[in-house]
Amino acid sequence: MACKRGALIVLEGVDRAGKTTQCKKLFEALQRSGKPAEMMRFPDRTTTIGKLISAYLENKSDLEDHTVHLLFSANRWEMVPLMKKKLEQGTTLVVDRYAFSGVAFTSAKPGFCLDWCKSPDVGLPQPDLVMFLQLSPSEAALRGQFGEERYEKSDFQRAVQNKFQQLMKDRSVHWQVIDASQSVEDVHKDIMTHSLNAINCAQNQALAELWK
Ligand code: Z5A
Repeated sequence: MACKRGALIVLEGVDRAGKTTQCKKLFEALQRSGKPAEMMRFPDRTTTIGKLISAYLENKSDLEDHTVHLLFSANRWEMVPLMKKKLEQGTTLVVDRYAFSGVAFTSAKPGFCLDWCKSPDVGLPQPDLVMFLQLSPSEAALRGQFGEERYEKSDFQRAVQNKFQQLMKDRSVHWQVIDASQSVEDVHKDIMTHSLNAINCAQNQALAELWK
């Protein structure tokens, strides 16, 4: 019998919502429970494209807005063969940000519409579950100040949050909103429950294509 595929699980959310903390906890918990899992994050700053993106985010270089949007998308596409291979081998992928961040961040800039922003990512592996870690700006502020990177400004983050709300209306994507203001352990419990369901469902379903 062919091996059952792994699930593609994505965590999204605004700055300091706890995505990285929760990706690590989910990955470790899945491993402990004997479920093959790996963590990925976007942007993946280790590749040649990722290094261009990283310099842009760190304000060490400037890139035209359409150009950097396409680079973020290319940074996902370059990982697709590896992602498909892992999923087919039965490994669940826990992914810190994905195409939804790509669309939310660029469409929050003046002159960009949601449809144009989505188009380069159409056909990426469709996540089995996208958990949006919901946190208000005032609660995020309690977790420390913004860092030094390009997008870490409160007005822009509010615009990004609105774009995420628009994206979450799309029923072709399996969204789950998580209350990220809870303790780290309580957020983890919610995430674990939804992830185990998604892993069970994904086993018997073919991998679909995003926004197609
Ligand atoms: N971007 C884009 O424009 N286009 C794209 O296509 C993609 C991304 C994929 C990448 O940032 C930037 O690129 C990002 C979007 C843009 N720009 N912004 N903003 P990144 O991925 O390198 O870093 P980040 O995603 O911005 O990290 P983050 O949002 O700042 O953090 P987080 O991962 O959500 O949170 P965390 O690091 O797990 O936790 C933050 C702090 O809160 C930390 O001190 C924790 O200990 C604390 N924490 C976490 N959970 C809790 C709870 N439950 N209670 C209390 N404290 C907590």
